[in-house]
Amino acid sequence: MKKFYVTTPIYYPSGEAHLGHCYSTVAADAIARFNRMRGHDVMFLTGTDEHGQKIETNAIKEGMKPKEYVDKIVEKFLNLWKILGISYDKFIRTTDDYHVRSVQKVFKILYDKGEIYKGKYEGWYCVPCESFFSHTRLVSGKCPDCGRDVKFQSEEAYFFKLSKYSERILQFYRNNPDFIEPESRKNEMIKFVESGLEDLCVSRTSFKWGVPVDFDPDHVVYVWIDALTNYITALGFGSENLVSFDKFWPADVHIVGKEIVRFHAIIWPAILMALDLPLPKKIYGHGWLLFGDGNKMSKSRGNVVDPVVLCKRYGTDAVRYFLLREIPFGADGTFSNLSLIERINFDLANDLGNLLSRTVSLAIKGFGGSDADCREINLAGEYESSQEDERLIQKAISLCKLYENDFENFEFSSALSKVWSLISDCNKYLDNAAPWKYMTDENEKAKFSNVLYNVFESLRIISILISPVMPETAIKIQEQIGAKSEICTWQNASNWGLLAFNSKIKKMEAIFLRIDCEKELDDLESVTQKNDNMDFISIKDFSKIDLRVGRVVGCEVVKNSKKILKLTIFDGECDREVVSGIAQRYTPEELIGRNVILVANLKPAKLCGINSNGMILASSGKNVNLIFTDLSEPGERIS
Ligand code: ME8
Repeated sequence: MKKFYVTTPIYYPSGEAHLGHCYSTVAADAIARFNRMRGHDVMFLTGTDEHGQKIETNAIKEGMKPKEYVDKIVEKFLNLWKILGISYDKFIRTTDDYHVRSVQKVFKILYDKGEIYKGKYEGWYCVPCESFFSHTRLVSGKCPDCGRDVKFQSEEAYFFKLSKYSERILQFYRNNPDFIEPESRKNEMIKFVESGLEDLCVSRTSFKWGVPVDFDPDHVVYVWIDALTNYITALGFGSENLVSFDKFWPADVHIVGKEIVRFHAIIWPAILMALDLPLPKKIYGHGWLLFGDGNKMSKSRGNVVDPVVLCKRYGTDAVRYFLLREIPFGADGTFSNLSLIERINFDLANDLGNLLSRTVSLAIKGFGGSDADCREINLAGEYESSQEDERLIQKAISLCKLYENDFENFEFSSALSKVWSLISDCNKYLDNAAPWKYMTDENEKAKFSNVLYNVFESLRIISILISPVMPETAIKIQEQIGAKSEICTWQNASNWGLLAFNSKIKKMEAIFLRIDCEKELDDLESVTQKNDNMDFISIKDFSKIDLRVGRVVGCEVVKNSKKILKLTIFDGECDREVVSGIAQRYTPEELIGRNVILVANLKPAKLCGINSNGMILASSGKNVNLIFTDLSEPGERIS
């Protein structure tokens, strides 16, 4: 049996996992499922990279010990992977004892071989990026990557002799042209290595939260040796039991984001060369999910879309599908709520969901009774295939090979679009054949059965092909069309005619529901965008806002508008008109006589043809709730 070893990066548990982390992990999961389905012996590794100064600092801020701090966040990662159906075989934490011991061993081996030596590290250090920079690399005295303050540090440190590997690495690239993908990243790496490599600092004395160098305990192993070696320590390297290591190493592919390709394609091969170990077969550097304004979605910029919220609202498979379909894997792409909802509505609810539900309904109606929700149908019948039938069948059985080819090249979006092309053909086929016109005609039973059978068989094949990406949906389709698991194997994805004629067809709830886009977008804005990078304002800024108690003395619904109320508000000195979009929440009668908070110095604006002089405050969650201050007097300042 062929083995297949796939990994994700190990993530920093320095904040909550976000959709960017899900992107790599869902891709690796789909690759693992795809290979398992093809009968390979798969090892799928993911985990967390728990050491380093940033985590130490974050823990201190929270008043916790680093281990306590990471334990709390790792639990959230694990929960997210459960929600997303991530089928990892092993989850490694760099704080795991076995990993710590193995890292120490690796460090010692490299030291004993003369690959690591002691020197002095000086430079400008950026804590959030955990990186040193020479003076010339700073931008206006700040970190060139994140723009934050840096501090000068000088410390004794161990260095790995990376510089001596330049030529060997370039030679390896030449001998293994597929080692780095996509091609553009390979070219970047070649340029980088050609420009000359410097020895790499691999220990620190300035913080304690790391794997101690056992023969020099003032030092902790610096992040990249600790982190990169996870791919082999997880298999037992550095411990007694090397069974998994012998079986699975070298990795078939390390899936990583493009910003860490350099570590995986240069430092990691050099470490492995120094250890005399084989190199991984491939480093795939995927693109970034960008968020609205073109920024990378990452913890430090605060642009975070909460994946748990998305999965709860739309279901795991919709999110998984979106991540792999929307953006070609190697490229950057923008996440937007709108594009997610459109994918759900068009691809999932309309194209796939509707194909399934209308075919199942037709079968049940055609074979007896409109209200039955589980029925044995009989699709047997003598019927000569038409050209349209043949075209559909040929497309369905040839899809598997094309899909496999795309998937092997990590072209998930292309693989899925081919499946959706078959789905679209099935819908057209059904429209043209119009079986509802003759479903009750006994003389046309064979024709009717034939049309339905062809769509059901296509759906069986579709369900197999989508299963690495949408495992739950695949099962739901198979249940509804009565396809037993033995005919839903990879091998059977290119075989036609396996569905039993007397299948048990089951009407179940729709696999995907259409979403009211406008309403959903309004709701989503408020729940998915967390901004943990608050922009603070000074008390002086705040005091510029004239907040006062105002009493509602008049109120009416604006003509031709369902949402808008026109309020007359006494602000302690005079009456003023204010327009507010709260008509669906409050009636005028509920408001007259109540005290609200008024932003009295807001620039007047014309809304719905009415001059609005101010704004009233409300909380805007699921419901809009005005803030009432009935115990105060009109005109009182709020501060
Ligand atoms: O770099 N779009 O951990 P990390 C796509 N611990 N993918 C994204 C993304 C985005 N906007 N944001 C993050 C580390 N990712 C190291 C790795 S490996 C030995 C050590 C994904 O928590 C992407 O895979 O910063 C990226 O490489 C990884 O998360 C970075 O995770």
